[in-house]
Amino acid sequence: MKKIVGFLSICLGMIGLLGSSAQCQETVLNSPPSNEEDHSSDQGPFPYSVTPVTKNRNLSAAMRRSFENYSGIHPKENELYSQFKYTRLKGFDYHDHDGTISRRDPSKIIFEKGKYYVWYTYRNTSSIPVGPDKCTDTMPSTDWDLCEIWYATSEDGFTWEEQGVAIARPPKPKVGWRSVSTTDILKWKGKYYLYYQGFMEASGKRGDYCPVAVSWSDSPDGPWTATDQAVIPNGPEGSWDQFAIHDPYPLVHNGKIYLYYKSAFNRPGNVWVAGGLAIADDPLGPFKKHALNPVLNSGHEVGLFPFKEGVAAIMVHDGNEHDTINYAKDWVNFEIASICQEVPIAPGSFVADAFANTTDGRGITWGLSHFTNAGKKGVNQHSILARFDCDLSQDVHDPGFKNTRFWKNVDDFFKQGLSKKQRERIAQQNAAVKLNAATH
Ligand code: AAL
Repeated sequence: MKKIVGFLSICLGMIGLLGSSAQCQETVLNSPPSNEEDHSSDQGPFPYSVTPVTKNRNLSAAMRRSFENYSGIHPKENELYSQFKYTRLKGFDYHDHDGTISRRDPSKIIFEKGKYYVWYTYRNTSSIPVGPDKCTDTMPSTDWDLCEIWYATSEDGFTWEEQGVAIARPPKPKVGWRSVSTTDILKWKGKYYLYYQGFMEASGKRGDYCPVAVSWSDSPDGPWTATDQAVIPNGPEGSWDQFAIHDPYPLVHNGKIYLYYKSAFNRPGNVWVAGGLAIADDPLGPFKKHALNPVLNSGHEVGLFPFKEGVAAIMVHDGNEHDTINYAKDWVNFEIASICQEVPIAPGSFVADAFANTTDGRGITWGLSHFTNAGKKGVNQHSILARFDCDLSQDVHDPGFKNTRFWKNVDDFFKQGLSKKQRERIAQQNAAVKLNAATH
């Protein structure tokens, strides 16, 4: 009996394989026919010495993209391509990385009173994250549960002096009583505003549900006055951002506050992240969400910066366009400007002209990001802040950041090997190949 079942499952596997290749075959048949009239011979071969005029030729789709999608036909010429180099920071204690102290999701960096300032999610709990089912009032569900917003200053961006709490968790039932996390900074008409996620339940209970709140101060050192309102409220029932408003990221454009944010919406069997835009004349709102939202189709904690007349976005982790730099001349309609690798997670860049209302954004060369140490089963995790450097700037031309090869330790590749289930599927495929060979 077992043999018959085994034989049948292999045959089913074979049909599956043949089916998928047939589907693949269909896809190929449906692809647009190549130009019947092949004019390439009339225009002579693609030249060895490429000039801007070359793009006027009859080009293949791939070469057309090289001229039209990217600001140079090689990453070395693409101002919005960069590698990222990481440096460990000094000045932050992590209890020997036992998971009880975590720092993550840094804000943009500003330069005030002769030093750099950064704000971030700070967790210091009696235990490591234990998940939404086991969490308590003192045991966090996730790395960003039971958190405060802390800040630090630095003279050089490498050694930091932790200054302590900026935004504490307010008492129930105020916005953020469970956790305040994932903050970003806005300087507007001489005042400072911190936007952050205000959790009123442990993250993970129903999903990562929270609105965005804001506090303001006359000084980057506080004290901060909470407005105790959801300044970027969740969307209406059934809308893409009905549950989560994450990663608030304010910039100034057209004399207004352009606040980009992330939400996660569901498609059968999957959760998608995407980015929205909300615009206001005043830091305390009202913020009007853009009619074209979501305006970003990928990314997780997206880091944005003014660049020339538009805005660039470092697309982190998720979605079809993960690990790219997106660019929108109109600050709304984003295209892919470059394909990068190992982009900084939750990038908080030093964006010197973030609030300058500029039409000639100079770009960025460094910032802070985070790395998460996923412990056993990925739950007992904590995160550390790190510095990244890059050349996404009109004012720096550093070929050292324009290579496309990121060297990793060979073991890093073998460590992320095949799962048990994948090996089983491979064994089935091998059997099906043998069966096919034996019967044809
Ligand atoms: C982060 C951000 C938000 C999420 C969680 C903490 O990277 O996307 O802040 O809620 O993860």
